[in-house]
Amino acid sequence: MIDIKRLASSNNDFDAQLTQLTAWEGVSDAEVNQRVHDIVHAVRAQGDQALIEFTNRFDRLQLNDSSELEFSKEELKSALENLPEKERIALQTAADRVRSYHEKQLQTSWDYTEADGTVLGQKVTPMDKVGLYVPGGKASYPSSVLMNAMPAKVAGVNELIMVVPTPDGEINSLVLAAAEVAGVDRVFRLGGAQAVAALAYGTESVPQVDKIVGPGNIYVATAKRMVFGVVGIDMIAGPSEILVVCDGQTDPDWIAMDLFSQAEHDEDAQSILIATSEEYLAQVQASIEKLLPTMEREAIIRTSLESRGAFVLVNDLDEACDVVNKIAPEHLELSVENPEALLPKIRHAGAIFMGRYTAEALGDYCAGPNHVLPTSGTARFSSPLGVYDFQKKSSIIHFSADGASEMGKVASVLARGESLTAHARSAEFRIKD
Ligand code: HSO
Ligand code: ZN
Repeated sequence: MIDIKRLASSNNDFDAQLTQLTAWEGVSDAEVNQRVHDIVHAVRAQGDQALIEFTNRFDRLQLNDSSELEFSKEELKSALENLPEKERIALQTAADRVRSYHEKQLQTSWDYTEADGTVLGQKVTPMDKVGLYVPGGKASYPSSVLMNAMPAKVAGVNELIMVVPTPDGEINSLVLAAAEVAGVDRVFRLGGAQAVAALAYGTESVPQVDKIVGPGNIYVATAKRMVFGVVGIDMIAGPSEILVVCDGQTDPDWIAMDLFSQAEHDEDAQSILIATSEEYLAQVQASIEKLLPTMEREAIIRTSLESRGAFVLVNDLDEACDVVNKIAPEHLELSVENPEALLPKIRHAGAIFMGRYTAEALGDYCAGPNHVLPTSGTARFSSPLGVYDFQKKSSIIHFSADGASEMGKVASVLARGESLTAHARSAEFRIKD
C-alpha cells in the first residue's frame, strides 16, 4: 500500500493545503556556509595548489601537478569514439534537436532612426567565457551537459569550460562524450565549492569565467550564491517536479510511470496528479501499486510520492488550470484530448507537455527544448535556460545635432531638478540657440 496525499478543490481549506503541499525551503546552513567560505578563500589565495589539495581530500584523487587537473583533447575525443554506436547516435540526435530548437532563440541587435536622424538601438553580444558545473556520482547526467552547454554554444560564447568531479578518478564516459558532442572547449577534473571558486576567480590553470551554470549539491549551490556578483550564475534549482492534468482517458499505467519519472530523481522530488474523477484517481493508484515493485529506484520513488506527492480532485479542467497556475510547476503534462483548449488558460509553468503522447521524459532528453527549468513555483517569474541567458545587451544611443539640441533642453530641466549642475551644463552645451 502506498500512501499518497489526497486533496480536493471542494475542501474549504484547499488553498492552504496546496500552499503547504508545495512549500519548499531552499536549504541554507551556517556550517556549510563557513566551510564553503574557507574553501573559496583558499582557492583565491593559493590557486592550483589549493585545487590539488581539495581534490585529494574530497575526491580521493592524487594529482601530481596542475597539468593533471585537465582532461586532454584526446581523452574527450576517444570518450565519444569509444561509445557503443547506439549511445553515440542517441547523443548526437539529441544534440542536433537541442541545437535546432535553441537556434530559434537567438536574439539579434536592432535599431531605429528618429525623424531628426537620432539612432537608438540595442547591440547583442555573447559572453566571452562560461563555466559549466557537472555533478559527479548519481546525479551525473550527460543530458544535462547537453542542455547547459548547447545554448551557450548557440549564443556564440567563445570558451566553454566544464568542471566535473572524478571521485577516486572515476568519470562517467557518457558525460565526457556529451561534452565533446556539445563542443565544450576544456574539461577539468574538479568539483565542489573549489571548482566554483576556481571558475569565479581563475587560477593558474583554470580560466576565470563570466557566468557559471549547472546543478550541484548544497556545497556547489552555496558557493554559487557566494560568488554571485563577481560572476553571473543561473538559477539555483530545487528538486524536480511534475504536475499531470488528466481527463481520465489516458492509460493509468502511463500516468503512473510519468509520475515515477520525476519521483525517481530524488526523495524530495514532487509528483502531483490532477483529475476530474475519483474513479480515475483510484485506477492510477492501482497502477502505482502494480508498477512500483518493478522499479529499480523503488525506495526513492516511494519516499518521494509519500512525502511530497499528491492526488488532487477537481470539478472540471478549467479548475485544473487554476490549480496549475497556483502551483506554477516545473513540468506540466496536459494529458487530455484537446490540450490546445487548455493552453490559453495556463500562465505559469516551466515546460508544457501537450497531449497523451508527450511524456515528460522526452523533454528531459531529446525533444529539443531545455530541461533546465524553473522549479518551486519560480515559473511565476522565470523561464527555461536558453540562449538568452548567455547573451547580453548594450544600449546604443547616437544623437544627431538636432536631436541633441532638443533633448538637451529636456535633460537640462530634469538635471537642475536633481541639482546636478554638471549634467545640466553638459546637456546645455549642445543646445543650438
Ligand atoms: N528532469 C530533470 C532533468 C533530467 N531528467 C536529466 C533526466 N535526466 C530536470 O528536472
Ligand atoms: Zn528527469
